Amino acid sequence: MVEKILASLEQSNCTTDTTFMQAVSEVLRSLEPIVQNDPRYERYGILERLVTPDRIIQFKVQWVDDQSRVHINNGYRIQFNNSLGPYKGGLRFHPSVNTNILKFLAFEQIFKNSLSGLPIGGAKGGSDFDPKGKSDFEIMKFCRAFMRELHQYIGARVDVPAGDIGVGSREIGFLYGEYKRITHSYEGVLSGKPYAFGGSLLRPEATGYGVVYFAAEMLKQELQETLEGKVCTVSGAGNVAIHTIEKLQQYGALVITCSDSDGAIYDPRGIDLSIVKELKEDGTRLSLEGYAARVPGSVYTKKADYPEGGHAVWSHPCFAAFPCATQNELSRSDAARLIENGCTAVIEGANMPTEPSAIELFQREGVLFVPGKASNAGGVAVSEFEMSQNASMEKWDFDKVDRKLNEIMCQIYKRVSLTAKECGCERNFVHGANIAAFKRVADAMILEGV
Ligand code: NDP
Ligand code: 2IT
Repeated sequence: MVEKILASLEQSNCTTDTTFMQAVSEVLRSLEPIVQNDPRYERYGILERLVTPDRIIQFKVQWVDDQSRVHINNGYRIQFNNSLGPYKGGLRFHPSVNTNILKFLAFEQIFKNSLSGLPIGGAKGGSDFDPKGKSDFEIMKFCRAFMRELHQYIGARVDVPAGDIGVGSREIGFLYGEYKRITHSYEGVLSGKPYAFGGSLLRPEATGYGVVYFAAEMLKQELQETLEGKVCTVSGAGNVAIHTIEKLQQYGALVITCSDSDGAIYDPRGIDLSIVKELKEDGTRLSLEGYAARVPGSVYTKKADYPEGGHAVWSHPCFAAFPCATQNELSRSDAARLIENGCTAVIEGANMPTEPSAIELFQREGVLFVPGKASNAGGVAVSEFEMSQNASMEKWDFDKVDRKLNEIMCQIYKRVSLTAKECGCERNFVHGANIAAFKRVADAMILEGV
């Protein structure tokens, strides 16, 4: 049945939808035994319904730069599934954005949001706009033009976008301002807002902190280990990477790497996060080359000098690895090198950063591997806390949000590891995550009818 659905999906989607097909294949293969044992899933067409987005919205975004030149970009919102709650998921601004990438992200979001246990559906959106090198005013003008189109499709009870690559609280602030101007409605229609107008404390930190809360709980339960004194490698230097490094350091780990789209830093004495923040936070996005210039003993490797078919970050011995930049950034040869160097756990901060053949190798060699839909769900969880605070006009303090975030991450670990055990594939957190997430969504889809 799974093979039949995959074949028909190959036919109905573009041949360029490879990343989307990668995500769907992984999930459906995990579900094979489950759907065979429960005839309801076939009777209600659950798999076919689940792999087809509710709607794909595409619109033109026209804006004028600081030199009065006109630009046109594509804008998108993919509302994939709202069986568990309003559509929910980030907006990505990056030149690589297209429907293939957004379908994969929106599809993954359904499962992540389900695993969080919270009442939120799955969506994703964004634009092929490149924020790099743009002035603050250009970012503002683009965000306003983007929202002029997007506003008609979203709402606090309909679809609540947030940030992702290239979209942080600055962009969410501009988007929110425009939504309010157009609709006159001061409602929680976006999450990740600045604190001044409805943002939640800890939302900027939530994804990275959540990744480490998950890792700490898993290491405690599976290996009776802690992160204290352990060497860790992290890729990326954006929101997720920075806060993963920050929490790892608070837990006493030694983080020796980070990276951006042009190169990687190795710092054997431990990454100096204040310098990374200076280079990368608030949309500055300066090259990490500046880090090596300021920190004696650190090494910068340009992307062109990475090992063949691999990434510089994964060639260093470490106890645990945290890919936190983008999809498919950890290859099979990277996995082989990590295993050779004694890595015991890989916890994804980004969405689908590990290639399928690398996952297979990790699992075969007994490396604890956690897919992003489980380990990076802390971001969307605190987004839901923000929706909750907006709806009740309350403001939660930092400790309350932090405690609830930690609880959610520990619950996700428990749900995923228990499901894997029950299905006879102990420590296969990919199957555990896909099956646990699927059951919740599928049950809701059956109950709401076709
Ligand atoms: P940011 O834009 O803040 O940072 C992205 C980082 O990854 C930057 O260091 C960027 O480099 C690097 N990067 C981006 N694209 C590429 C590429 N094609 N090749 C190499 N490096 C690249 O994004 P986030 O930190 O928010 O997102 C990182 C990952 O985490 C994504 O997969 C995202 O989907 C996922 N995620 C994000 C959540 C959130 O709350 N923000 C929640 C859950 C998952 P440069 O500085 O050169 O641009
Ligand atoms: O991939 C993700 O989970 C996000 N980009 C965050 C989504 C959200 O709605 O907070």
